[in-house]
Amino acid sequence: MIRLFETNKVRRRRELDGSWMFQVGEKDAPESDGMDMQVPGCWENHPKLLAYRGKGVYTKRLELEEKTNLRFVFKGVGHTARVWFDGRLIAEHYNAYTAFDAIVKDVASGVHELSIEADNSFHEASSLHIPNDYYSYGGITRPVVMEEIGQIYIERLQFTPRCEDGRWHATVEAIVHNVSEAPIAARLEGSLCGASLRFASAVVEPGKHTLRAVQALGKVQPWSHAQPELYLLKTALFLGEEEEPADDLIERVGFRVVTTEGGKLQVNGEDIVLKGFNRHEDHPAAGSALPVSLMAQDLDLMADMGANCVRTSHYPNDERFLDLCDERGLYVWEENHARGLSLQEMRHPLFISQCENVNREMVEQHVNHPSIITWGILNECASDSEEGREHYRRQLKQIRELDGSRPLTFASHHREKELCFDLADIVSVNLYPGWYTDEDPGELCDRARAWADAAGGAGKPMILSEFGGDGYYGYRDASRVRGTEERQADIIESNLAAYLARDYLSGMLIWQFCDCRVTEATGWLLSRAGTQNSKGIVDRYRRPKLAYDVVRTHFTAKQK
Ligand code: ADA
Repeated sequence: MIRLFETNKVRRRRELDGSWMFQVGEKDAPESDGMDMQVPGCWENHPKLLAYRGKGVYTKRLELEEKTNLRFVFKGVGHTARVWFDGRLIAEHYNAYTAFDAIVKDVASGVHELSIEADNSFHEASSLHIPNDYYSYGGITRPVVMEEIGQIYIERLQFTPRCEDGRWHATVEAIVHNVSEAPIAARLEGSLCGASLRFASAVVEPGKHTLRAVQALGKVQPWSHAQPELYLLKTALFLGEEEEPADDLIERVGFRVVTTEGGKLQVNGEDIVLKGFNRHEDHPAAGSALPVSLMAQDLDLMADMGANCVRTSHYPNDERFLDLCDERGLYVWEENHARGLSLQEMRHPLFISQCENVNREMVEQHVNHPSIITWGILNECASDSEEGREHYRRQLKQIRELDGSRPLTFASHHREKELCFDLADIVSVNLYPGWYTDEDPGELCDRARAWADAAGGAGKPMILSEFGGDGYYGYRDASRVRGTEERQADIIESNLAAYLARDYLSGMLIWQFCDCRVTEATGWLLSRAGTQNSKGIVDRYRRPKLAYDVVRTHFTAKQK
């Protein structure tokens, strides 16, 4: 299942979940016998590959009944992928956290072979997947789909809602792809909330083209945290004057606008305060490839604690998780992929292009989720230098051009040395009072607001984007020393009490929801006992620590 609703009724598609043949090593140079590997999944869940870092090849036989054009969609391969169809290279992609596709034309009926080489080594051409405070899992970690397409198909839809004098309008852009070598006369029809969408008929030249419809709508129930109303946006593509559609695409959307006025964050004009968690996609039973049932369990636990927001630290998430957030009215801060890169690391020759790709893919692939209320970039990178600032400026500009409907942010730990707050719409700070420092959380927060005001952030909403402390599950001790569950609960208590009392804050996101596996390495990563980051409010198996009830008490308390 790639989404939580049906995306096509016309286009024929087959999800390639299940058993694939897997071999350690490179394509054509296997280093192991064939073994059965489940897709989607991480190879770290296989008993022979628990800590394997390197290459592995997945192979599947596919049988086709008739000649067709095929489109394969790979929702996520960790983290460098090469794909072959009948021995011919058809796609290459870098980054585990965004999808990519490949088209093979005129495929004859009969049996064919699809091979995917995944590589999770920290190789030279990888600027974003590096040893870090989370784990870069290996394998086909998100679903794969095979679609049968004709000469032209609808590649994606981009929906933007707008409210004027209480009346909702929709702008829908449909990106259609003519894979043939000749122009094709086509017409696109669409519907949303009972209204027809009028796209102009077009002669579509070979390649990708955008068709646009702007429509005022009748009665629409807006999407909100309390009432997360969703609507299906249906489109169908017709060839010439034909009456039966040749292709279709269905998206699911919600009506809401996000604004930042008067130093606060608003959804549909109402001030909101984000209360929630940073979360890594990580589980001992599944690695980063959580099945929907475990994603839903995470969201159940967050709701139980009274949270209304999750930050997808530090990369774009599985789209089914975003679908669940849409359905449950959870606000999402979705983030591009980067954590704690120094200026030296940002000078990697591929850093700019790899960030540009992940930004474009993140926005194009996830733009229709009403739950995403802000895009974030470059967590704790070198935004304290002029050279680093240029990267922040360029990336924020790129994202604004792709989607001008959401405010943008980044999480900074540079305190008074931050140089980029003027570039973002929301000021976000990572501070760890009570853990990395012994400062008072309330006083530190006030100082952070003053630093932000002095550094170009005046008048912008502010979010405490990370705070917390380690608590080793089961380590309870009356001394309440650092690392005990008691001490973690104390830290969370004093932080939440301070932040909830500060009206100028538009959000607070605990680091972190669950403990997560981290890269095994020397240096600072040795401070991660058990090779995990233990600041979770629940452990890796989702067992609550003492801080769980503290969070619930604060997040569910009535706001004054
Ligand atoms: C940083 C970082 C997180 C995590 C955290 C910690 O703020 O953004 O990814 O590493 O610190 O636990 O120290």
